[in-house]
Formats: sequence, structure tokens, C-alpha cells
Amino acid sequence: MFSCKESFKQSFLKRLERLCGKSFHDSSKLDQYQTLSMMVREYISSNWIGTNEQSRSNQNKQTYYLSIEFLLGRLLGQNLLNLGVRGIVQRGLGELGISLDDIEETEIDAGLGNGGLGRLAACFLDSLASLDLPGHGMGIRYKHGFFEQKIVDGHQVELPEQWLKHGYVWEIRNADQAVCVYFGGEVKMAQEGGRLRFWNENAEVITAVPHDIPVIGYKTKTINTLRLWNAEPCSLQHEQNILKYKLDTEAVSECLYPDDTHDEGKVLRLKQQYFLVSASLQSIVKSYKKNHRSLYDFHKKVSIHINDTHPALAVPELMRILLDEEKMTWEEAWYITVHTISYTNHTTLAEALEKWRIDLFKPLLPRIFMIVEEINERFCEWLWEKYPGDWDRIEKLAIIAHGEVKMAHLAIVGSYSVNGVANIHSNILKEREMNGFYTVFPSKFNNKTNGMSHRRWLLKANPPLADLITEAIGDKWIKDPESLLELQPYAHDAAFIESFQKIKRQRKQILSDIIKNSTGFAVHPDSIFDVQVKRLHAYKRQLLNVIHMMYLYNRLKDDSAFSIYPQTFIFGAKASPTYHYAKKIIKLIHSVAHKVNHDPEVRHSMNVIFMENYRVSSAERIFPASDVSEQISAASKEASGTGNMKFMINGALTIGTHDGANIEMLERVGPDCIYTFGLKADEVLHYGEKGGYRSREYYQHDARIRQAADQLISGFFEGEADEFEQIYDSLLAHNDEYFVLKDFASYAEAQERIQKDYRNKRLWAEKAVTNIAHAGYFSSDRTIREYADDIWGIKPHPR
Ligand code: 26V
Repeated sequence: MFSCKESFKQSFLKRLERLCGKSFHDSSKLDQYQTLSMMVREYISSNWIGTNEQSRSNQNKQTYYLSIEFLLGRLLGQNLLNLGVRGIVQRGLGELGISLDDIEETEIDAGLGNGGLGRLAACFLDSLASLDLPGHGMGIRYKHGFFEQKIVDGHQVELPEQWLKHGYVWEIRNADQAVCVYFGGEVKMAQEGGRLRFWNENAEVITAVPHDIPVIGYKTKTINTLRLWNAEPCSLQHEQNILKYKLDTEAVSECLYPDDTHDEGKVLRLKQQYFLVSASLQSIVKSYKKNHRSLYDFHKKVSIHINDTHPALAVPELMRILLDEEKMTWEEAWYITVHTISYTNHTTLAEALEKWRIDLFKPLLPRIFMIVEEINERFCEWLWEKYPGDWDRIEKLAIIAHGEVKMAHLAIVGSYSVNGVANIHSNILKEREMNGFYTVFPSKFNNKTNGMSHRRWLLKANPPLADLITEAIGDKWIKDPESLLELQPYAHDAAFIESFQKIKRQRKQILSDIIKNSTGFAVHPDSIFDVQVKRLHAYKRQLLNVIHMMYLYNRLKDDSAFSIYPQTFIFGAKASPTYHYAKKIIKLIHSVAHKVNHDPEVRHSMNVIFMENYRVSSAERIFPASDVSEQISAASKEASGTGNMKFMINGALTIGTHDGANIEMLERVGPDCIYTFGLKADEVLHYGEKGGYRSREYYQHDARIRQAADQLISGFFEGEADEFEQIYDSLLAHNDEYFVLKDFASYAEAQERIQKDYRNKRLWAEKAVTNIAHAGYFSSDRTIREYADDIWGIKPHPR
């Protein structure tokens, strides 16, 4: 049906009538979107079945990527591209008088993630399928994804997100493969055939129903699966209060936690984690047993990856299945578990490391708690034998200590591989945060620098740039992103540079139109588009950007000899609903925007824009239109970053600290093509540990800082005079935890370099093209190949 335009048109019209019960003329955009998506789903179904059959018959090793988040965004456009039929569909629909772009716009983002961690999981799925690797995702089918952000008078307001309101065409509900997940109750134990048998009584039972989404690789017959679990009532449960039971059950897959800042200690979050893990492991073991004879080879045929510690209960859950259901000995079960599970750490921030209080954990998961206790005891005994008398070490490394279960410790002890997500981050894990574990398990630790799907972030998000690249070097970069290096000579090719500049200008015009439509404000596409889009966190230092904008504004007002190349500062960020400080920063950005954009003396030199409800689909419009990429975290705090890579591949130049993957970008493009500034990681860590930084000195000695800081509390902005007191205090009373003031001068100096360099359009474009040429390394294809070869031991199986 996608082989030629005519047959596509006919099938489309026929399918539309059958599916929607309407004639084409009466159909809505949504009807058309659903029809087209359904056609895609039917089209791939034989390859989906084929992929599953192949892995069954060949018994090839499979990887399951367990993640509490998958931030997929929209699927239709990417699927059409990957199937190589987007052109035919676009032309066919065009002849029917409809625009494919408009139809794609009707798809609601699947926003089942908070930010980088969830989007990384989605990019990994694309790479796994595109590389013909047998790797599948497992997650939760939240009814409400990440909240929808509205801005009211400069304040963030959160609305419940409704991605399922029109149904979801990409999923197939497989109720026949549902499994039961047990909570609470009492653990019973009896002697049986010379061993202890454990079972659970009076537990609460929840049904986990899988909803499977096909993951379509780029121009390949491999279709992998993303399995999302929905929590539903179970007919086995005897309940007095049925309504309460139904609501309690459904609550488990109701909402994505929008809070990656602090653990609210909510039992519901722990319930979600065990729900994901137990349902996934039961289904993995079941399907393994169907196709293999001996469970003793499990680890040779299955690898299970845990994305951060949220699914770390995979360790005791696999133990429970092997011990209690499969009757293995502890030693047998442990050997298999530790040879099956691998773990990625995504942050070193102590506040973000998950710990669960025993008094919450034990009643909810009594048998799992027993197993964790046993793992802990055996681990501590092992330590004691290796380091006799070293109580300190045992106390530091124990899985259970001071009334809490430490999930990172459980993940490290229960897995064969622990990786960080950029070189610097992995080194900090080894040398500092996890040094105790690195000393006892040095061979487990490794690095896998993050990547992004260049097919979504260049091929799909920026078709004219993708076409220009293909014209120059052919299309092999789509399958082999590191061949983008062949673009390097074009950095000095006048015709190529001119086309690149034209495309960038067009993309800036498109973004300007979007900004005009959503905010009513007209920005100038010839100004420098300087963009910071990412979650709002103190450590990411949106505040540094804001203080610098305030300084620019003040200088433009006060110093008549001062002028700048017009610059548009664009922000997009969601703050966690309970993170009041972050919400104040959003308000501050709006207050500065209001002042700047309405000042007739300044508004032609600088503008400030906040884009509401930043998400995957808006990111696809923003990266291609950017000139400057703000990656300005306090060094050592951003594990990797992945937005930095998406800007880079779209030809934006980075202003960034020596942090995360920025460092590896610098190593590739060289210091002339990236604007680095600020403290190094070891300096930040040194001050953090030993002290010696006094932010007040920077306030006293730098008039630029003093003026901006004073404006935070002087009523300079409209609204309450004390509105920004908390921000002022964070900088001065609390000694500026993230070194905003200390890095200010260096940041302002890097911005001056940008101001100077941007005026030389030719040179700027050369630097941009150099960035694109070196961005191939940051494709998730490279990352996934490394995971496949070094950690998972899986091989490509093209069909
Ligand atoms: C949690 C917290 C809690 C305390 C305040 C600061 C903070 C910052 C981040 C988090 C989330 C931790 C997990 C996470 O999303 N990490 C992100 O993972 C990305 C993919 O590996 C990586 O690119 C980002 O640098 C990293 O922050």
C-alpha cells in the first residue's frame, strides 16, 4: 500500500471510510492521522511477527531495557521516515489536498518522561532497532505523562497531561499476556523436601496488562517492542470495598512522577517501581522458558539493563523468581542474577540517589525485603572476609544501613556492569562517589558516553539540512553517523556554507513564527538565537544566563557607548511542581523578559523569550533554529547532557562549562569551535568539600554582579518587591552553592567572544559545519553499539 502514490491514495481513502465511518470530506485531521497510523501499523505487522519469530527460532540473546521513563514524543513522522515511505505519503496526501505536516502535528507527544533520562531511553530504542539488535524496552503506561505547563502572569501552572484522550494507535493491548503483581501480605515459610519454601498470604494483587508498541528501525525489517504495563484490578482479589480497590490499583499507573528532585517518600513511587520490575521479569522469564530448555543458561540468552536505580528491584525480584518459583539454590540464583543485570548511573548528585526507608519498604514488599536483607548480609560477610576488621568500609558500602535501603548499592552489588554516561561522569563515579565500590569491584565499572538519535534530531527535525548534507556526502551518514566527518572539507566550501546559512535563516524564521503565534511577540530572525532548553534545576544554572541578561540590559541602558549584535535569548524549561526555587527562576525569566522586551531603548538589541510547555515536539523546532547552545551547568554536576549533542548536530555553537559530554565535544571540534568557560570539575568539587569560596566577595568586587543582584530585591521588576528574595539569598546568604557569581566574569567573557565571532558570518558558519561534522560520534548508534559489544553481548540479526 506504500509502494506507489496511487495505491497509497486508494488504500488511504478506503481505510479512512472503514475505520472512521466517514467520507473523506467529512473527516477531521485526527481521523486522517489515525487512519494513516493504522496503515503503518498494519504495514509493519508481518515484520513485527517475523522479528519475534526469528528471535524465538534462533534463540539469540535478547536485551531488555527497563526504564521508569520513555520520552517518545511523536511516532508517525519518524515511522514513515524509517520505513522510507514519507515521500510517497506526502505526495499522495498532497494530491488529496492535505498536508502531511499538519497530520503529524495532530499527534499528541507520548511524554512519559521527565527529561534527559527518558529521552535517552527513546533514542536507544531507535538505535537498537535500526542496528538490527534484539533489544526491547519495558516501562509503565502512565495514564498521564509529564504535566502540561501553562504560564500565567509569569508563573508556571501545571495541568494534567492527556495523551490517551483519543486512544493511542501505536499500542496493542495484549491482555492474554497479563501477569499478577503482589504487594503487602505476610510471608509464610515451611520446610519442603529439605529446603525452605516461601509464599505470600493476604497480599494485594494487581494485574499488569502489557501494551506493546512496535519500534521500527530505519530501513530494516527489524521491529522491536516497547512493552508498557498498565495496572488494573485483578479478579483473584477478594475485596470488600471494590471501588477503593479499583482506584488504588489504577493509581499505580496513573501518573508519571514529575519530581526528579527529591524522593517524596511516597509508597506509590516504590509501588510503581516494583510493578514495573515484577511484571517485566515475570514476562521475560515466561518467554524464556517457552523457547529454552534450561534456566541455568538464562544469563547467556537474556540481559536485563536497569536505567538508573528506579528498576533496581530487578535484582531481588529475579532472585525471588529463581528461588521461590524455580527452586534454585541461593548460589545458583545469585550467579544467574549477577550475570544478567547491568546498571547505568545518571547522576552523582547525592540528593538524587534513591533510598527507601525500611518502614515503608518492608510492609509493601515483605518477601523482596527478606531477599535484600540476605543479599546485604552475604555482601557484608564477603567484605568482612576480604577486609577483616574494616567496619568503616562495611558501614559505607552496606545495602541496608541506618534504617534505609540504598538502591544504588543494591544495583552495583547485583549487577556485572556499572556505567556512567560521559567520561568525566564515569571518572567521578570511580574516583569519588562510588570509589568504595570501585575498589572492591574495579572490573564492573565502565563508561558509555550518551548519544542521541541523529535520525530524529537531524533527519526528521531538520530535513533541509539533512538534504544538504546528503547532497554533499551522500546518504550513508544516516546509517553510519560517524561518516559525517566527511563534511569537514565543506566547512571551507563557499557554496555549501551559503546553503547552510540559508537553511539556518529559514529555520529561524519558522521558529520566529511559532514564537509570534504563541507569545504574540515578534523576534528578529537575524538576531543571534541563544537558547537554553532543559529541565529547570539550580545546578543547570539558568540563573547564570539570567544574571548575564540583566547585566546586558543594564549596560545597554547606562552606557551609551555600548552596543551589541542583536541577541534573542530563548528559554524552555519545566520546573518540578514542588521545587519552589526553580519556579521562581521561571518567574524571574518572565520578569526580565517583560522589562527587556518592552523597553524601546533596548528591545532592538536584545529580546527574551520563554517557550511554554517545552517537550520533544517543540524541541524538534528549536534545535534547528539555534545559533548558540547554552550548556552552562556547574562543572561536575551534569552527568552528560544530551541536548548539547542535538544542538551540535544542527550547527549551533556551544557556550559551555567543562562538564558532562561538553568535554568530549571540545576534544572533537577543538577550542576554536566551542566557547568554554568557568571552573573545572575538580575545582568545584574541591570548593564543595573544603570550602574557600565566598560569593559575597564577587558581589563586592564586580559592579555588574552587584547591580543585577540588588535589582532582585529592589522592586526593579514589577510585582512584589520580595518576589525574588529567595534567589538573592541563594546567591549571597547561602553562599551560591553552584558558583554562579564565581563563573559570571568568565561566562560574560565567553559571550563577548560569541558577540565578536558572530559578526564574521563566514567564520561562524565554518565553525558550525565543523560541529556538525564531528557530531556523528554523539549518535546513539555509537553508544548502543558499545553497550551491545561491551555490556550486553548481543549481536545484530538482520532479517
Ligand atoms: C535529580 C536531581 C535531584 C536533586 C537536584 C538535582 C537533580 C538533578 C537530576 C536528577 C535526575 C537524575 C537522573 C537524570 O535524569 N539524569 C540525567 O540523565 C541524562 C541521561 O543520561 C544525562 O544526560 C543528564 O546529564 C542527567 O542529569
